[in-house]
Amino acid sequence: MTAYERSRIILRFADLLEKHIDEIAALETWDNGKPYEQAAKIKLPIIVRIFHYYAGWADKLHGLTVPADGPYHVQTLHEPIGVAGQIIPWNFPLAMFAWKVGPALACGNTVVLKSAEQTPLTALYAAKLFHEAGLPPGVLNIVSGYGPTAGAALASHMDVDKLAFTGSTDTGNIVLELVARSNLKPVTLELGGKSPFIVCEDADIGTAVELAHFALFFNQGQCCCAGSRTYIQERVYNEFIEKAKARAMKRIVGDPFKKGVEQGPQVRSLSFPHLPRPSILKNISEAQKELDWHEIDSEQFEKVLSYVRSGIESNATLECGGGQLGSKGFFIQPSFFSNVQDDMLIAKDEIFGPVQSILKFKDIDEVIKRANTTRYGLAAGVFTSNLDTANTLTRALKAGTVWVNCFDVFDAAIPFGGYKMSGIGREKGIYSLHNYLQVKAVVTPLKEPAW
Ligand code: TXE
Repeated sequence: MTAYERSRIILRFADLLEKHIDEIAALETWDNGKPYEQAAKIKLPIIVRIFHYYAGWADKLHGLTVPADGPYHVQTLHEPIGVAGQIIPWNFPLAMFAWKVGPALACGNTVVLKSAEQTPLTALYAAKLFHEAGLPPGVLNIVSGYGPTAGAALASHMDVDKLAFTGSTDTGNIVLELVARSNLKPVTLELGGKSPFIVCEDADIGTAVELAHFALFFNQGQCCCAGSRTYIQERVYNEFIEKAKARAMKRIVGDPFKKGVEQGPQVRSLSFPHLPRPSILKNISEAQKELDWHEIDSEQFEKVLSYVRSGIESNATLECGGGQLGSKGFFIQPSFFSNVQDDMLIAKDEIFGPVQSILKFKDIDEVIKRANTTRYGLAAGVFTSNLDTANTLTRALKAGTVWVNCFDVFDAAIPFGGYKMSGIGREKGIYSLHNYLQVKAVVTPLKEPAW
């Protein structure tokens, strides 16, 4: 197929996504528990934009002519790698689908994507829309399956030519080992994080409080780049604690289909049968009755609560929250710890839940050192009104993204990925295209020297 045809199919798919935003957002909420309003109004439009972005790239993937030291005509051909294996997690099911499938198809690859076992629905629905958009059978294949079976098979398959994985750092280690023992396919990994959110004394505290709250609690705290170590400079520490605690206590937790709800349950909710559903969900709700999915949900729920217990045991101050909200479903109270020290588990491990940890610092050199003392390096936030401080911090922090006076700004064109054990390679933007292309150098002799 020509690059132009590929581009048109991806554009048609993006239009279909846009047309079905309501159903897809409902599926995403039903599958994963995220607030419907956030899925429909924030996430889905960004996902549509990602497909527009990569559709635009499909027919602009040029090779180079290369000036070699001899009588040769040298060119590079940018070719698709072949079969791209992709393994995605449950926290942003359709966004992860978009980050991976968009560039892979734009570059002319075929795809076998394994969705997370907790959240299989939107990838299947999106594949159906791709089919409607004219993508030939066999180009995009979705496998709903478990990690150690379906995921591992993909990582170690000799006919899979590239692997893209998003998930935990521990599973990233396993996947890399499987690849090393099979066909050495190129791998990109987007793994966990423990991102510092640094508020200097000269920052606009009101903005910093609101964004620190958003940076941690967004998506039930289940973001790889969550600002989960909130470092506050001494002079503004008390003021920050007071305001940030008040903000956490105001957070609206509940039925994710309800208007105004900011936080749903961890991973997936129990169903909410009293609420109206788009027609597409009716049959699925019936199917759900036959499945026992609650065990999977409780895993993540228990993990978060065990970190809260660990924070209390290590003498951090629990300012609010700390337990289950209500007695039904896996809802967790927005939880907020002050007096957190770097060596506590809650400051070191990825909690992946609504638990904010506040740490105090004195000066910039100290906070740089402490912020970098982690095996992760996915993202960081810097809040200051001083340009020199901002420049010093952005250069010193070992993180794939540094947001200055903002956080979680995602855009199709902005690359995303980690330093250290937060991953290998970058997704989104122009950088993602390199993950899905082979570069072939073609060398032919020239009869007459060109110079
Ligand atoms: O992740 P896994 P889990 C972190 C977060 C969370 C923890 C556990 O801290 O609490 O990981 O979550 C597939 N071979 N993140 O257990 O196992 C699996 O089926 C091949 C951060 O859900 O990494 C799923 O599709 N694949 C992260 C995907 O890997 C395997 C997002 C992710 O699951 C496999 C998710 C195997 N042996 C969790 N085992 C982020 N970066 O945002 C599992 N999988």
